[in-house]
Amino acid sequence: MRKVLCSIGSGPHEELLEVASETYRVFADRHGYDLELRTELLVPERPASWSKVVLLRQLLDEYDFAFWIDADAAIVDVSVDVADEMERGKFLYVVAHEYDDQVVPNLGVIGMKTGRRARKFLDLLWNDTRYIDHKWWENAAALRLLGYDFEPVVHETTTPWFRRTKFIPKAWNSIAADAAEHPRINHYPGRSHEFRLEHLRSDAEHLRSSVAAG
Ligand SMILES: [Mn+2]
Repeated sequence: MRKVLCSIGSGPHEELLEVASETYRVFADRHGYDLELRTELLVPERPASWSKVVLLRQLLDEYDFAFWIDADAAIVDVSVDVADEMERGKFLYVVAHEYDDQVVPNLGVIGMKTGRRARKFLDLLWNDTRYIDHKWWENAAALRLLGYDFEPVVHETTTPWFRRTKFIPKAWNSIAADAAEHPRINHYPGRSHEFRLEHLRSDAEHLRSSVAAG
């Protein structure tokens, strides 16, 4: 199976990606992933988050499985491959965070299996221009496709996309508001640049010493 780990860090996020990608490399080596890391947006005319959709769309033509990680997230435990979560009939692998009495799928970390469904899903996201400037960007468009309403986030309809989605353990996308006991990825949404940089550095250091310790 051809697998790719991808991310984009442009502008100030380039510095975050530089630190976080140190952890991506360890994971990629361990589990046989190619790395596709970009420091330029693919679609500068839209908010940065939308370039994720375009990069995934391109990579799905070359790979069987794509693993997206936001540049404000670091891998802290490389012992397990996220592709082990793959299941027949599912193409989208994400964590749904639980906070403030809501359950919110988060596209900061995405596992995606190639195929007709993945391509269609990404095309629908891209074409849903209502959310170009929404505070959650493509994540908002994805919530709609999965049958969610917003403010508060409520799951209203079990769409075909929802049925093809597997919600993976929150260790894969651990955030402060819904932290995993034993995170595999630490993610820092809504934090300052300095906070992210400091925590990503300490995550990278932590991984370095845990790998060195075997
Ligand atoms: Mn993020």
